[in-house]
Amino acid sequence: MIKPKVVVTRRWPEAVEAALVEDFDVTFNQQDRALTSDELKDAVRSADAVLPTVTDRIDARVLDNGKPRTRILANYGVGYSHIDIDSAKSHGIAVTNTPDVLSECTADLTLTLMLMAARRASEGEREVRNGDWSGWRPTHLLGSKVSNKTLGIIGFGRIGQEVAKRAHHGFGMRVLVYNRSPIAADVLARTGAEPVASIDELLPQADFVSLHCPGGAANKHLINCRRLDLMKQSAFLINTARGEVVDERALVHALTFETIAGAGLDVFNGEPDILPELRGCENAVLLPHLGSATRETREAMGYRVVQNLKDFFEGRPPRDLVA
Ligand code: 8YV
Repeated sequence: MIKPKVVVTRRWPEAVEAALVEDFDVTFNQQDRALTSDELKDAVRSADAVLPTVTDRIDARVLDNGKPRTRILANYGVGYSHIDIDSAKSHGIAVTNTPDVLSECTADLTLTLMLMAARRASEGEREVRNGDWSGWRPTHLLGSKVSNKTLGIIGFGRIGQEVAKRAHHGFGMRVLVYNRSPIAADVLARTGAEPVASIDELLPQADFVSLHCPGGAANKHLINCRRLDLMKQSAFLINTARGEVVDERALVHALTFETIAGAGLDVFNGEPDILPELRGCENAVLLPHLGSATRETREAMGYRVVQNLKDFFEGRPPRDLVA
């Protein structure tokens, strides 16, 4: 049987690359750099499946380019705001993602950011590494307590729920949640969360605000100047969702004038380019999109893509079909 032709846009952990070549005729991106728009166009023209990541903007310009050979975009990642779903649908291209397998690690990283921002861990580390630490003193780098505080979660899908469990059961936090659709009673009970009716109701009550909603046009600048003003002056904003959810210029303003206490960010608008003004904010913890970056999770994401592809090419509906 002829193996379907597959383009993988970035290098994957070795074990999953090996699993892919068993069933597919695979082209890897040997240099492991983000593909250009023209290279992505070539990929959808020449391969039966393209396996993109967050670094590939698959928009109408890439897809509306003659008749694509590609029948499935099997995304490596849960978020897919880098793919123009309407355009994919108009070409009859299926799109899948990799939910579930990265929820725990992304939640762990969310707690990492909360703790780092509140306890000023980056500032402290910079001081030690720069040789600037003059020694222990009672008033040195005082941060904010995390235990027993109030966490406000915006977007209560799988990752948001894992964050709530850790915060409530591990750190004794009160957890308020806002979600577009109603949340089942058993989910609230399991996670120790209390629903609120609106984002504006959540913001003034929270000591930490953590974003777990999808990116894309619908949530662009959901956290803007007005909403940052609704946050407590002592509160922290945590973003492991997508950069576009936050108006970064408004955030820089809030951090600079200390209308909020700090931020912990794993995702950025136009990453890997980061606003220089944001890089200058001492009270922001900045990580390079590490949410799912553990060997276990990155392998599990790969196996999930392999399964979606096998289902698709063997005529079964893939488990993680999003379009
Ligand atoms: C991925 C993520 O590393 O899954 C997501 O949506 O943001 C990260 O966990 C990245 O998107 C891979 O494409």
